[in-house]
Amino acid sequence: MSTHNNTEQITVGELAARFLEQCGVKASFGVISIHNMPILDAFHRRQHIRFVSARGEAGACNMADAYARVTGGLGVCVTSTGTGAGNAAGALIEAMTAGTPMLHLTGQIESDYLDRDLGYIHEAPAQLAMLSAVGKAAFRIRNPETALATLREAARLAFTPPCGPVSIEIPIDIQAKLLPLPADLQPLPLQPVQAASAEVQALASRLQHAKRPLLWLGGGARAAGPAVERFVKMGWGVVTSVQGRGVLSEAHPANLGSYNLQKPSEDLYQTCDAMLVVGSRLRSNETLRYKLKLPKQLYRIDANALAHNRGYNSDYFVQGDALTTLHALADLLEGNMQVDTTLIRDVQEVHAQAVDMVDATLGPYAKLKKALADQVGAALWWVRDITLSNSMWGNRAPMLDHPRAGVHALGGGIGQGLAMAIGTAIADHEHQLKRKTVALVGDGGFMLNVGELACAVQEKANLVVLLMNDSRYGVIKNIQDDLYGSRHCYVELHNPDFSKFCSSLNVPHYKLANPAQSASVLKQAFEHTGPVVVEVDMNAWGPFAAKFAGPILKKD
Ligand SMILES: Cc1ncc(C[n+]2csc(CCOP(=O)(O)OP(=O)(O)O)c2C)c(N)n1
Repeated sequence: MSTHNNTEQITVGELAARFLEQCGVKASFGVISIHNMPILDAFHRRQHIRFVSARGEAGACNMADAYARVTGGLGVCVTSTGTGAGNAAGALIEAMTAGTPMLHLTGQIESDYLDRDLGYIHEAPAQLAMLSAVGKAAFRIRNPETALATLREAARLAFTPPCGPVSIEIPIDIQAKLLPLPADLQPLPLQPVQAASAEVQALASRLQHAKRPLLWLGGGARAAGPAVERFVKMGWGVVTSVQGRGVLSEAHPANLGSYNLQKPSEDLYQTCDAMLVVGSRLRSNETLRYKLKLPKQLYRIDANALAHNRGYNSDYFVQGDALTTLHALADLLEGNMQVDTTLIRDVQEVHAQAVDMVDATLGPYAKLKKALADQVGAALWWVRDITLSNSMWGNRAPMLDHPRAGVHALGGGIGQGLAMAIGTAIADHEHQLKRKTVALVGDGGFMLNVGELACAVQEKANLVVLLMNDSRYGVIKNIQDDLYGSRHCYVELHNPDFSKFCSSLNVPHYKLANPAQSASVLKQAFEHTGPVVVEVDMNAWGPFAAKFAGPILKKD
């Protein structure tokens, strides 16, 4: 390891802090503990990375995940050993599902006593095995000499598609050990996966005669916006997964948005002679559990070679980074395609039909959806927990204009929305992104991790929580109606008086007692800075016009 000429010594904890600074990290999230204090003490002394004290490691990890999603940078979460690291496991699974580049730093007991089954206080046997199972990889730093190499490799892996969270376990004695300050703390360079030019040519020759081609964009295409625009100029239509929303502005006439499940969309696909899927897993929830009929010719570009023939067979597959591969493909296709000019008109028509179909299911809640869109325009971070409202409209509306504007619990776990909104608001503040954070949550999910509202207050996180309070696990009750002969059990919830609860935390609280108040209450709520809760009293508003009872499936 090369070092400065001077003999400055730093701890491994400080090395981690300095390395993260070089990665461009401006905020990190966690809970302080004996087993991570050398790292957090270094954050504190250096004052380069803001540390947000979450109330629990699950929330901290959700916050770091959201921070990474909206900035495109590295999310960092710091936990204690054992229970602390275990508390982060569910949120790590979410980050893994969403492909979020994250580092999770955690502790371990003193190296001398480790892995000996001594009953040593705080020992977490098989912690590494647990962390490698819930994330992309897990490493242990065993001595100061290998610490930088491990940090670098962990960050490289986190950013290598398929991206994901990487844990690093550092025994407490190693965190405190000294080493000479390395001269170079830069992360390893990242190279986008370069597609083979012969493969791009082969794909171009298959596509150039297409008359009605569609792009299907997933989260892996988030950085591909400039190349996507070239396809749109050639006349292509675009549809996205929920994770791919906003790669092309959803207000663009060529964009069907994430209305990929509605019947008119499926009918449209049948009139298209090619679909190019880019950076998408075509997940079950996006494809009626892989039964959605896509155009006959299905082509795929993905940085992950394993995406070939996954979920759907691909007529041709190119392994490559979304942005560079689409640019290379556009170089070959521009001027060589004659796309049917009626395609975009058809996309617009289908979009309008799909929006109407969704609105028709909402009953009174269509007013809330509209008031929100009117209030925020496009400058929004749209963070959503698992709740009826998100499944019915939040996954598709309001229109997003930015590929990172949508943050949602992709893996289906409730209780993560509030913490994700806090991570989003902190990211917005630290990176001066100047958007308003809005979180859509249900009362069940909100209560699961409600302690983080105190964190939001303390950190002055600028966000509006739309709390859809039906005093129950609404979607589960609907499933019991559908599949269990309306035998309702374990779904009714005793909640706090949210008005009193918020006031005890100094959080402004608005109760939306009826739909007519939506616009005026949202307007007032948006005028605050810091956390605000808008509670929608769903029992006063009445039911949706349709019953959502779990992921939509195809019956054939
Ligand atoms: C971590 C986790 N635990 C349990 C579930 C099962 N589950 C799915 S939706 C849901 C109810 C959510 O209730 P709420 O947040 O009030 O939203 P609502 O369905 O009423 O709109 C539950 C318990 C889950 N998805 N994730």
